Amino acid sequence: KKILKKKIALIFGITGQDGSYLAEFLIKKNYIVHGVKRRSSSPNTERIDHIFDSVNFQSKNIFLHYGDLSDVTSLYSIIYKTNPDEIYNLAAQSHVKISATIPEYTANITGLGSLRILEIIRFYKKKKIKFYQASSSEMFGSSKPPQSETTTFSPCSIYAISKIFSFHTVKYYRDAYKIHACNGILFNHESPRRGVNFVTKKIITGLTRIKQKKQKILYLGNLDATRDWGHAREYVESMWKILQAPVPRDYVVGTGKSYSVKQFLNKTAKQLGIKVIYKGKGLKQIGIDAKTKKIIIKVSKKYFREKEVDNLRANSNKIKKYLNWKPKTTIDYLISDMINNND
Ligand code: NAP
Ligand code: G4F
Repeated sequence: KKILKKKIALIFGITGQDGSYLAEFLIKKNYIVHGVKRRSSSPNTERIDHIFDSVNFQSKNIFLHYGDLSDVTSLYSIIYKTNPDEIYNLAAQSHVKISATIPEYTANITGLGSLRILEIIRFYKKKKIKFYQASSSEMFGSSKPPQSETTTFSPCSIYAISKIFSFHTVKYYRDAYKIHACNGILFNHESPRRGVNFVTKKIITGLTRIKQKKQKILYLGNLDATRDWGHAREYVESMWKILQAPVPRDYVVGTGKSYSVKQFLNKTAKQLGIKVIYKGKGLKQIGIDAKTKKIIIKVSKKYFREKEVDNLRANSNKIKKYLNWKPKTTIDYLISDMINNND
C-alpha cells in the first residue's frame, strides 16, 4: 500500500495576519506546518494560539522556531532542520507609514530578507524547494488603476521600494537559477486579525469604542485615498494556488473594486447604527454624530503619508483565468466580520 507523505511548509511571518490564516489553511490541506517567530518580550503568538499548544510548545501538525529575517544563521538552520517542500515568505516590516521612520530596518527585512532565503534555497541539496514571496500592490504606487502584472511600478515609500527589490530578486532567482519562485502581488486584505494600526482595523475599533462610550474621538489621516480591500482568509488560498501551478509565475490578487477611506468609514458607521455628518475640508474636516451632535472624527496631519498612494484597484484577470481563483467576500461582509469578531 502506497503511503502518502505529508508536504512540509515553512512560513516566515506565521504570527502575522496572513501567516495565521495560511497556517490554518495548510493544516486543513494536510500539511506539516513549521513557522518562524521572533523573540519578543511579550506574547506574539495570539493569532495562532488556537492552533498551537503554547504550553507544550507544539501540536501535531504545527511547529514554531525562533528566527529573524535579519539573522541568516537562524534562517539557514531552520531551513535545514525543517526540510520544507514550500517556503512562504510573509515576514516584513509591513507598515507603509512606519517605513519612513525606520527606512534602513525596512529595507533590511522587507527587501533583503527574501534574498537571504533564496540564497539558502539555491545551495540546498536535499530537494527543490518552492518559494512564495508576499509582494504588494503598494509597488504600483502612483501608477493609475486598474493595476495588473504589466503595470509600471512607481513606488511612493521605502516599504514599496523594498518590496520591489524582493519582487525582482524572486524573478532573477527564477530565471537565473531555475528556482520555482513566485510573487503574489496582493492588494490590501483585512480581517478581524488585522494589525491595530492599519486604517480598517483602526476605524472598526475606534467607532465601536465610540459607540460603547469608551472613546470620544477617532483621529485619522487622508480620507480620500482609495484601496481595493479583500478578506485575508480567502487571499491565503491564492498564495497556495500560485505555488501549485506547474510553471512559476507572478500574479496580481485583488477584488477589482475600490472604496475611499471615507466610504469605508461610512459603511462601518452605518453597520454600527451611527450617522456621521461631515463639516469642513482637508485638515479642518470633522465628523459629527448626527444623534449626539458630538464631534467623533477629526483629521490629523500625523497620519498623512509623506507621499500618498491615491488609488489602488486590481485587475486580477490573470489569476482568474490561469488558476481559477477569485474572491467571494463583499466589503460589507468584510466590515461585519471585523465588527463582530473585533477582540
Ligand atoms: P503583518 O500582520 O504585519 O505580519 C508580518 C509578519 O512578519 C509578523 O509575523 C511579524 O512578526 C513578521 N516579521 C516582522 N519582522 C520580522 C523579522 N525581522 N523577522 C522575522 N519575522 C518578522 O502583515 P500581514 O498583513 O500578515 O502581511 C503579510 C505579508 O504580506 C507582509 O510581507 C506584507 O508586507 C505583505 N502584504 C500585505 C498586504 C495586506 O494588505 N495585508 C498586502 C500586500 C502585501 P511579529 O508578529 O513578531 O511582528
Ligand atoms: O491601512 P493602511 O495603513 O494600508 P496601506 O498603506 O495601503 O498598506 C497596506 O496595504 C499594502 C498593499 O497595498 C500592503 F503592502 C501593506 O503591507 C499594508 O498591509 O492605509 C490605507 C490608506 C492609506 O491611503 C492611508 O493614508 O488609509 C489612509 N489612512 C488614513 N488615515 C490611514 C489613516 N492609514 C493608517 N494606517 N492610519 C490612519 O489613521
